[in-house]
Amino acid sequence: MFGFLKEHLKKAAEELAKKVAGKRGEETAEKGELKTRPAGTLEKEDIRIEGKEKKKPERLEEKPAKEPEKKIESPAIEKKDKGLVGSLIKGVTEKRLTEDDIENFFSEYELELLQDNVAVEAADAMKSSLKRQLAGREISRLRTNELIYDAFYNAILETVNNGAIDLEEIIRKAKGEGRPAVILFLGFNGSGKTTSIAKVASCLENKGHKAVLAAADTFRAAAIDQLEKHASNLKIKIIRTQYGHDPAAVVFDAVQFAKAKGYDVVLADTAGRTHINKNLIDELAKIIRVNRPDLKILVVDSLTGNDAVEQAKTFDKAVGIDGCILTKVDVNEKGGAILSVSYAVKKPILFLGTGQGYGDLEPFEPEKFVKGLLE
Ligand SMILES: Nc1nc2c(ncn2[C@@H]2O[C@H](COP(=O)(O)OP(=O)(O)OP(=O)(O)O)[C@@H](O)[C@H]2O)c(=O)[nH]1
Ligand SMILES: [Mg+2]
Repeated sequence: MFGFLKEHLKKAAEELAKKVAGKRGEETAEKGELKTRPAGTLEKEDIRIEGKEKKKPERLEEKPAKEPEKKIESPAIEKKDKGLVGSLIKGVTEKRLTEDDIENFFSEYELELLQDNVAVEAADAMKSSLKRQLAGREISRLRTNELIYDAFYNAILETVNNGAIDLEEIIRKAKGEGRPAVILFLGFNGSGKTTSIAKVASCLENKGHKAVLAAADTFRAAAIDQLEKHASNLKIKIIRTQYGHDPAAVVFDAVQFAKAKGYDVVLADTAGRTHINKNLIDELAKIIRVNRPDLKILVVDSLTGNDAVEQAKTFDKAVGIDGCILTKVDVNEKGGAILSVSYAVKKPILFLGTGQGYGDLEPFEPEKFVKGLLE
C-alpha cells in the first residue's frame, strides 16, 4: 500500500538530512539511517549525549594531546578562545537551513510527489510547512534525523488532519431527536459507493445499530440488484423501487420506514455522476433538499489521479460534502490522492476502503496514516 509514495517521502527526508550534514561537511545521514520514530520522542541515548555535549562538546574530547586545554591561563584569553572554539564547534555541530535550501531541495522531489498523485497545492503546502518548521532553525548534528523526520511528519499531517466524524455519535444524536440518522453516499461513477455502503452498514450493524439501505441509484442498470445482493448477504433491510423512479422519493420512503420501524440509520446509495453533469448534480441537490441528510459522504477512488481533487472540489461546491471515503487503497501504490483530496476540501476522511470484502474498511486515523507513510 502506497509503496511509491512511502519510498519517495523517505528518500526526500533522508536527502534533506544529508543536505544538513553536507552543510557541515559530514556524512551523518547515510541512506536508511533516518530514524522513523514518532514526533517529539527523543531517545534516551540522544538526551544523554546532548546533555554531555552541552558541558563538554565532542570535538574538545577529540583534541590532540599536544594542545591540552590547561595551557590557557589568562581568563581573558580563555574567554576569547572559548568564544572562538565555541563558535567553531557550533559551526560543525549545528547548521541552519535557509528557505532557499528547502525551496531548492523540494524542487528536486516535487515531481516524484506529483507522480504519486500529490496535487500541486498539497505539495506546496508541505513545502511551506517544512520552511516554517526548519528555515533558520539551528539543527544540531545529533538531532538532525529526528528534526527532519518530525518536520516531514508535521507537514504531511497538516494536509490530512481535518477533524473527525463520529458516525455513532451522529446516530445517537438523531435517535435522541426521535428519528433515524440519514447518510448519503455520492461520487463519481465506479468510485466504490455501493461497496462502501455495504461495508459501513456491516460495521454499524456489528456495533449494534440497525441499518436500512435506500437503493436510490435508480439510474444505472443493475445498481438496485447490486445493493440488494449486499443487503441479502448481510441480512440488512433494503428499500427499493423501479429503475427510472425518483431517487429523492426512495430515500424519503426509506426514512419513513426507518422511523416507523425503529431503525437507527438510513444509508442511501446514489447513482455515479460526474461533477460536470449538471442534470445529475441537480438531481443530487433535490435528494438533499427533500431528505436533509445528516451526512453527505463523498466516495473517491484513490486510484484516480489529479481528477480526484477536481471531483472533490466540485461536488463540495455543488452540494457541500461533510467528509470522504477513499477507496481501493489496497491496490494503490501512489496514495497521493488521499493527501490531495483531504487538503483540497479540508474535510475529514472517515474511512479507507482496503479491499472488496465487507470487513475491508479502516477508520482513517491521520497520525497512524502519516507514521505509516514515513516507516
Ligand atoms: N480493491 C478494492 N476494490 C474496491 C474497493 N471498493 C470498491 N471496490 C470495487 O470497485 C468496483 C466498483 O465499486 P462499486 O461499489 O460498484 O462502485 P460505485 O461507486 O457504486 O459504482 P457506480 O454505482 O457504477 O457509480 C467494484 O468492483 C468493487 O468491488 C476497495 O476498497 N478495494
Ligand atoms: Mg453503485
